Amino acid sequence: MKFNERVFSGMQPTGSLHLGNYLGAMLKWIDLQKTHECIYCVVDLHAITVWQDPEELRRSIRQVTAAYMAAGLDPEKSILFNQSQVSAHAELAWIFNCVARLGWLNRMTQFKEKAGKDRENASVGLYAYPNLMAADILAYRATHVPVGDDQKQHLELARDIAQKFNNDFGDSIRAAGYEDGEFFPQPEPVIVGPATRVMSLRDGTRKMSKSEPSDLSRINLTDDNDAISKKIRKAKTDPEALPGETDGLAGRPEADNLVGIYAALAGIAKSEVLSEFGGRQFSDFKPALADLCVAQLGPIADEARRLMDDPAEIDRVLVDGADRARRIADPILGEAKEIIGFIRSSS
Ligand code: AQP
Repeated sequence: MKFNERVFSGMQPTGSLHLGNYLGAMLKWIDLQKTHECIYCVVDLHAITVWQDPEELRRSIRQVTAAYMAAGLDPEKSILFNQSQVSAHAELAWIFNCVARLGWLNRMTQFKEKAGKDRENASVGLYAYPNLMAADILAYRATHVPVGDDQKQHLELARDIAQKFNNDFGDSIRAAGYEDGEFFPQPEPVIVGPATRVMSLRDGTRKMSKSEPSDLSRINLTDDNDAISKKIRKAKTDPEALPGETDGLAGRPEADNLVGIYAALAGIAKSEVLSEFGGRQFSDFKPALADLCVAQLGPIADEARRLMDDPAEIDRVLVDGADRARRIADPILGEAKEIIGFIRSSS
């Protein structure tokens, strides 16, 4: 089957979004709205793979939606919704739990990182997380998935699941009228953008993350100007001056990260940043980086705060988005069920 190009991606409401989410994924999402049909989800089912306080979760779902819109996602143009409102995600995920192999999931590095040493105590949901992610994408037969570098392995798994489903049910798929036996597409990861892996401000070897306990490790899209400036001032660095060439950033993860953030926000190459700041100390560079962050993120934070003053309007956007999402996903899920051999209800 020739699949129409369609974009799907999501973020977890596990706290407020940060600069890594913004530079690694969201800028590309905004860009793709100009050329593609886009579906952007707040993946609340993924969020509960680790404990979430119910009131905090509700707030985070609205906050992430507000950040989506404040950053430039247009709910008229794209479909914006929260995952739990569209039951096709969970239903298809169960089917994929039965398609994916244990050996595949055992190789997922994110599970190993997140479960840590207390693996026996991790939720089953955290382990099966990549199957739900495959369902998120394939419920819409999405062909393009803009994500940060850390999601590459999960995307490969989604491709394996699509292929195995197509192989396992090939006869049934052909009988349903898909002559080439392709019911699900092979979704393409779109890992491009100014900074596909933004690192923690406290440790240049770890990725910037919502779940990192220290708030100083990340710049949140909700931070005010003072908080942004303070976090950059306190960002870990080494004692050397900035190098004049990008080669000089090797073995200096914190310096590399800050230069990368500057380059991404300014829309220039790291080499251009170094031709301006090479030979200068971090005490010179950090205020310039803080000014740039404040100029770019300040208006997003202000707009997100304004949107959060009207939670009913945010909920309305999510309900409307979920209706539109269901209209795409439900028929695809229905066909998948028939292909598997389930008897469908007539409604
Ligand atoms: N540090 C990062 N650099 C570049 N891209 C990043 N992304 C996340 N962190 C970085 C990208 O943002 C999108 C949404 O991520 P997510 O919220 O679904 O979950 P995550 O990848 O696990 O992000 P976090 O911040 O680390 O959340 P927690 O701590 O809750 O797990 C994805 O496209 C991701 O690649």
